[in-house]
Amino acid sequence: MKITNVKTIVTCPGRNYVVVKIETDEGLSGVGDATLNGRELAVAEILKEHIAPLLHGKDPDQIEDIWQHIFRGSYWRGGPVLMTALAGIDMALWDIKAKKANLPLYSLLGGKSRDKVLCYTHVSGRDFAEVKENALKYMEQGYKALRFQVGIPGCKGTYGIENIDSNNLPFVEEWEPRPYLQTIPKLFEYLRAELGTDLEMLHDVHERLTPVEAKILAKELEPYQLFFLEDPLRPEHKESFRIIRQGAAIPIAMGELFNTKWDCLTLFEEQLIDYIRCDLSHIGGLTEAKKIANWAEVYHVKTAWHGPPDISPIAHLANVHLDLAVTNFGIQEQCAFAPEVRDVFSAQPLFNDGYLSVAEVPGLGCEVDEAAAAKYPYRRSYLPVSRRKDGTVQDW
Ligand code: CS2
Ligand code: MG
Repeated sequence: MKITNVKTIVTCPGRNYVVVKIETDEGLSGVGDATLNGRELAVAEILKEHIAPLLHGKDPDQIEDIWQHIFRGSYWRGGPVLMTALAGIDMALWDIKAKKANLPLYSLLGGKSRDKVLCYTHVSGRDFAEVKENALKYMEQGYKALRFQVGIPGCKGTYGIENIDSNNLPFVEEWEPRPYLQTIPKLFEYLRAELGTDLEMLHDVHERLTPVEAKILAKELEPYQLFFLEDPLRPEHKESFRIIRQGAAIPIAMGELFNTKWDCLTLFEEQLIDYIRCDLSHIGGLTEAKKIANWAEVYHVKTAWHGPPDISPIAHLANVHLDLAVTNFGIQEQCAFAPEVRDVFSAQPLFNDGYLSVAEVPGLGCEVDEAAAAKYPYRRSYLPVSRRKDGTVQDW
């Protein structure tokens, strides 16, 4: 089998997505997700201008070789743009391989270790009562795990509360550590009292704290037995996680901002985290994520792949196929898509009573309607930025 064409489809059914479609001389095609929220066209151009020409005539079966050729052959390796482009190619090649074998993708990853995967979604609110009200709606749908965020007094537009989507310039959120550190422990004290102890509760710090601030927060959250505390620190200095580990017995999750398995090295070898949360669309796809999952097992680390609203159903399906297969599965993040997404993407993970699964069909199980995709043209949009009250730029 030979690759005959590599298409890059940019579409905006509710929000921007970038899809890679690889076609072959035997009529089989595969799709992958190459969406990088806020920098979509950078990835699309790299795919069209630099990567696609390398693939024509290649055997799509040789996934590892193609992966290494794209990763190392560019010399300037890594980073979110190149790795998101590579992820799209990788997922599409796995899709083709599974279709050729006439098997669901999870079967090629080792087969099912479980029949369904525990998932969680995002709950937020301007105040505690609104968070509780929104949580009850999801609990009625069957969710056993929920991620909680809340408005921070005196701070405008807190993360996860106001999803400001600006076509012009990034929305500027205001954030201060002191009210945040005072509010979050009280939120979980309230939620445990109101929602009980069975519900798995998670919180995303979103890389905002210094190590000692994160240590303080982790310690104060211990009594509320979170499933995990996510992204306490910015990703650049992995050794800083030692400070949190020394100070609190609370599961820590990190990884959505990572771009290669080397980002995991210190965190795994020093057992500084408990859940690895790489984003399959930014880590280089299934090939890299499977290597990370298998390596993580050695250090008692479980998977919790990133599953935000800003990667397409293709990536969410890839998450669940890998979740079904690996032995050290932890939990899967899941988010709802805009209704118009179904015009373009034929499938998404199947939700039932707090768990996800996939249809028993060959491949990833998702086709992309190119004509429908064309009806939703790209619309520039930005992620918010965050500033302290004195104007200092802060991690959002
Ligand atoms: C968040 C993401 O879901 C999460 O864990 O960190 O929603 C993140 O804010 C977005 O992916 C950014 O595009
Ligand atoms: Mg996150």
